[in-house]
Amino acid sequence: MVKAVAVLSGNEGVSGTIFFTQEEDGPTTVTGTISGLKPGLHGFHVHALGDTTNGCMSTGPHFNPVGKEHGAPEDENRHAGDLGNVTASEDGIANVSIVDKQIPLMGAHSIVGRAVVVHADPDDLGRGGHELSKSTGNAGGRVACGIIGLQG
Ligand SMILES: [Cu+2]
Ligand SMILES: [Zn+2]
Repeated sequence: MVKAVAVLSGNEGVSGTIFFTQEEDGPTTVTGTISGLKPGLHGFHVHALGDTTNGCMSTGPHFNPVGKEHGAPEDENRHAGDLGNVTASEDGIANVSIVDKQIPLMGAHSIVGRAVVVHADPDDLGRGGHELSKSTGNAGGRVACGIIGLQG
């Protein structure tokens, strides 16, 4: 089994830890907790770059190794990094539990060394009709992020 972790932080009091595991060629399981969020939906993505030299802004666009449009996790036409939304409860905590086939921890399209980003607003999953829907889901600012690193 391959394991990875991302420790999320931001400058609006949002923080969290996200764990990734993958067996052989199977899907990747994503679990963890994020706190300090506004209640409701927040876009949750893997972005292309593990670069936080300018905070979450320098993590680049959504990880998109095969040149698709932004979409929902269950869509055929989606960025590999499109993990949809996480939902924060009234206490501002979101519990993450995702199983996805497009975010491997090994091989050519590995997400290790890239970044997890949590957004201020809901991801419209490409369906919002906004000029940003097909690129970012119009999910607003980047409130926290963390670099995905291998874990022992
Ligand atoms: Cu994002
Ligand atoms: Zn996307």
